[in-house]
Amino acid sequence: MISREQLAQIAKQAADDAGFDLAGVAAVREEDFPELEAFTEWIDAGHAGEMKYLEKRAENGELRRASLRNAAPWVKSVIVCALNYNTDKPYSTNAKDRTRGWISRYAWGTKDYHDALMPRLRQVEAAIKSATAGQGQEVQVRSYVDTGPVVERVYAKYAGVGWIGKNTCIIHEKLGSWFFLGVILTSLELAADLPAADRCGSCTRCIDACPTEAIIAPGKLDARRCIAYLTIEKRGEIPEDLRGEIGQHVFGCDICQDVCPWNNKSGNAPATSLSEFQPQAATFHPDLKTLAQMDIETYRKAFRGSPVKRTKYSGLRRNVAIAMGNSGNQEFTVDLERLAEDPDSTVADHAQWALRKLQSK
Ligand code: B12
Ligand code: SF4
Ligand code: SF4
Repeated sequence: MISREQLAQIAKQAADDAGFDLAGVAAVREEDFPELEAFTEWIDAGHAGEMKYLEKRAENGELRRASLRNAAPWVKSVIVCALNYNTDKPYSTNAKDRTRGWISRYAWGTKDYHDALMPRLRQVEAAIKSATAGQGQEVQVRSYVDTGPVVERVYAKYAGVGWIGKNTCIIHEKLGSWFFLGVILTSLELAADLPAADRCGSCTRCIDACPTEAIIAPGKLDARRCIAYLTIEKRGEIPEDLRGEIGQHVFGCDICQDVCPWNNKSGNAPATSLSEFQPQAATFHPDLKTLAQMDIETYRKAFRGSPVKRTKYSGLRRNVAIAMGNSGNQEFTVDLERLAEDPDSTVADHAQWALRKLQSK
């Protein structure tokens, strides 16, 4: 019979072979991790905004994500894997060209991160299955990238992958926070790692730098104020009082990670050599005029396979209109006048707001 320690070793070796930068194991205990209680409070406070999928309930009335006992009671261990997506390009906090917008670092590559991580997780799954084959045990294994009923960062903490920073991101002392997480839920018991120690200390740079004051307390983010939520997840109208603070962001936001010392100290936040995460002309600090003038076919081609498609053609042009309004650059007037006549009323309304903003300068 294979031991818990051997199984953990096999899983971690397989994660390494599959190209993951970090991997660890969290045990699923009788009593849930205290951070999961905070998840229920977060939902009850309305911080999830319109992300209704986070609010799904189990038959017992509790939130599915609040406990694996609700969502997948057979799970004994969670293997958490991390894949670095950082490249050596500058941070948004150093990007000063007002004719350009900002797309979040995680979305620069040619491949959606779900597609980049899932085949690698399958490789780890296969290694676990082959190691336990023929032992008369029925083994259940299920992998997720984002899409499962799991609060991934909580398991990442307890798997020792990194601590949960005040900006809510998982941070590793050598890798920083520019990585994706993938989780493998299994019915097997693997030897668990120790949780990562919190190294934020007295620092508050992320909280101070957030333009919309979305980090309402250390480790607590009101998604309704977060630029990543507003520009990616929110459909339709963006609240007027937040538009000015969105600045040049047209998809996602990196500020609370750009300012984090763990992503800046020399030697930290190394760049990946993976081709799928290398920046593309359409995604790295893109030209706002080019984005504003894209017809639907050009948009589809430019962002094929990219996470940017999540905001849809309408959302991207809405965001571009806001960024143009915030730029103070009168050269955008002609493009905005055209967008203000757009048949898509969301795009038209935001372009009208942007024109008023430019005129008031
Ligand atoms: C919904 C979601 C979002 C929402 C909400 C984010 C949020 N902070 O909650 C929005 C759209 C805003 C978002 C933004 C981003 N996201 Co997102 N997102 C998710 C998703 C799908 C669910 C997260 C969730 O359940 N949030 C609810 C809150 C309550 O959970 P949480 O932040 O994980 O917080 C818990 C801990 O912080 C804990 N906690 C820890 N310490 C403390 C201390 C105190 C005092 C308290 C009260 C609580 C607390 O309590 C919380 C509740 O349990 C996950 C994937 C997943 N299935 O988990 C990806 C995920 C978290 N996102 C990810 C990424 C990359 C991003 C962005 C960087 C993308 C971008 N650049 O635009 C930003 C980062 C913004 C930020 N500062 O978080 C990665 C994070 C990787 C990492 N290194 O941490 C994930 C894991 C996706 C993945 N598989 O890689 N995201
Ligand atoms: S991603 Fe941007 S808006 Fe969201 S919490 Fe971080 S700094 Fe604030
Ligand atoms: S900026 Fe400072 S407080 Fe925020 S996550 Fe990084 S180390 Fe923690």
